[in-house]
Amino acid sequence: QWAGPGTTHNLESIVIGRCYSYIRVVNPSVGEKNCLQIWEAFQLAFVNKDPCSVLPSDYELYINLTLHKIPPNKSLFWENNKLLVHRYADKAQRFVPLGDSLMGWIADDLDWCGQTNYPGVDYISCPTTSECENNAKESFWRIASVTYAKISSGIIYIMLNGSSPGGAFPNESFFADYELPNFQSAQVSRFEIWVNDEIEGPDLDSCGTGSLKSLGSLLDSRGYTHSCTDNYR
Ligand code: NMN
Repeated sequence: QWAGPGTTHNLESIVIGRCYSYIRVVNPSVGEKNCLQIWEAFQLAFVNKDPCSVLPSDYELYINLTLHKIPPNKSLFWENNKLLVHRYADKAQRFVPLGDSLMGWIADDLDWCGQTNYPGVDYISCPTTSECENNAKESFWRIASVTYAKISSGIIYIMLNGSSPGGAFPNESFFADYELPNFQSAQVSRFEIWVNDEIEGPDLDSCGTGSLKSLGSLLDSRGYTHSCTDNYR
């Protein structure tokens, strides 16, 4: 029915297992969390519901239960280079991008959506954002991105892709729409932007030109100090 992939099988086991794995093995510094309650809060947002009627606020309890501090200078934002960012971040050891925080770790690369008929979850297909904006996944990543930006402090790192055909800083993106407007200026010291081209890829965008110029002006207009490095090693 829908264009997107259906709910990942064994979703409940994956969510609960990832939660325990995170708090016990990957990053015990976040302290004790109730993983069963976290699953309950997650499913509460979308199970047995119309797949196009899930709002970011439906995940508020989930966000509150998974929340932990992101150490200053450890936040890493990105666009179009997920693999590189997460390899570099090294499971929260070097940096803590959203996908390496508990709220993002649990849901990363999963698909999920509800339906009003039995069994309350659609394993066949899920709506994409072009089909309906208020879908379970989109709303989840919106509130997760907003929250992550709000709790980030110190030097904020942004890793962008200089080989991206749409520009390193696409103007419609999770970063531009949900993260950039939500930084708390009182707790942010400055921005450090890295523009990395793909290995053997084209150099389409770089510091100070094209879309990076727009990002610079946006940060200026909000009174932030920023620096940019091309192909930082
Ligand atoms: O998925 P895109 O639009 O490239 O978004 C990346 C940005 O938005 C990152 O700065 C990240 O903090 C956030 N985000 C992360 C995930 C994820 O880790 N799976 C998903 C959606 C948004």
